[in-house]
Amino acid sequence: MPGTLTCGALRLALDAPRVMGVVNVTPDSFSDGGRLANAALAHARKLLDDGAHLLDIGGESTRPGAAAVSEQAELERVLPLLEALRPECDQRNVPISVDTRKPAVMRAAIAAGAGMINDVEALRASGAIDAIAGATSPVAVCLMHMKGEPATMQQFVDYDDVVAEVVLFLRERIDACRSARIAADRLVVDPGFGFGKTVHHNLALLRRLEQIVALGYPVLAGLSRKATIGVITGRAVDDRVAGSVAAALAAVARGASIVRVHDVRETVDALKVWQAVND
Ligand code: HH2
Repeated sequence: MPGTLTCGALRLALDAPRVMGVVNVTPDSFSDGGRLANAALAHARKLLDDGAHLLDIGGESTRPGAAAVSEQAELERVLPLLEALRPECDQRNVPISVDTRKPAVMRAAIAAGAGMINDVEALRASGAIDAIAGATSPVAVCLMHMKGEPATMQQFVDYDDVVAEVVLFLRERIDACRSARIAADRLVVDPGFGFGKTVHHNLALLRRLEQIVALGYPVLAGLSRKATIGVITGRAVDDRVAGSVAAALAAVARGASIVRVHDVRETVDALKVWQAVND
């Protein structure tokens, strides 16, 4: 969907599919301790060189069964990295998104110059909408659908019509944001692949992604390395690049504006070819 997403002081043009590179600052993604931040910084710089159009920094794992992280620990993981990355990201016009569910982390991230808040709870936490609506900077927000909580979300997976339920949920969250006077050009929606969904549900959402695009907001799709790719290909998590790139292309072909990926270089190349064909 053509248009521009307002990301604080930066603007992200959506006239072509955009690639969001994942930077996890969690002990299960990198070795623990003081090396964590340095490893994450080096990784983020590589993703910038690989052509990421935006970065998504996360200090709390939301994988199925993941343990909760304290506010303090999340702040200590995210803020130093955000501050270190700001100058080079600003220079390259690459907004930094912070993946968090906590209003205090949202506020601190916005104060430190984040351009987007990516919330897998779609601002349902108490005070989350106010943290965005009351911010001095017009940051973008990604509203994602999730059924249940990360710790238990894969245990009770049941929908009559997963696509209809996700569309209804996202419409309600859009309305909540618009009622709080968060401008339309700051909103992104995401069906939340893998969050309380089986392979069957994820494929239905991908196949019928146009119904989510029809909400009229840019759609973000995150399928990279997820279990669904593993089930379809039979590959382990670190061997799902080709499957993930195929999923990203399938999402973009159905109207996704942004794909959230681990393998930026490969996805950027694939999208360049896809676009050259379409142009
Ligand atoms: N997926 C993960 C985390 N955040 N945010 C959005 N908007 N959409 C997603 O699909 C999404 C997300 C989980 O991905 P992963 O990077 O594999 O795990 P984690 O970041 O929890 O370590």
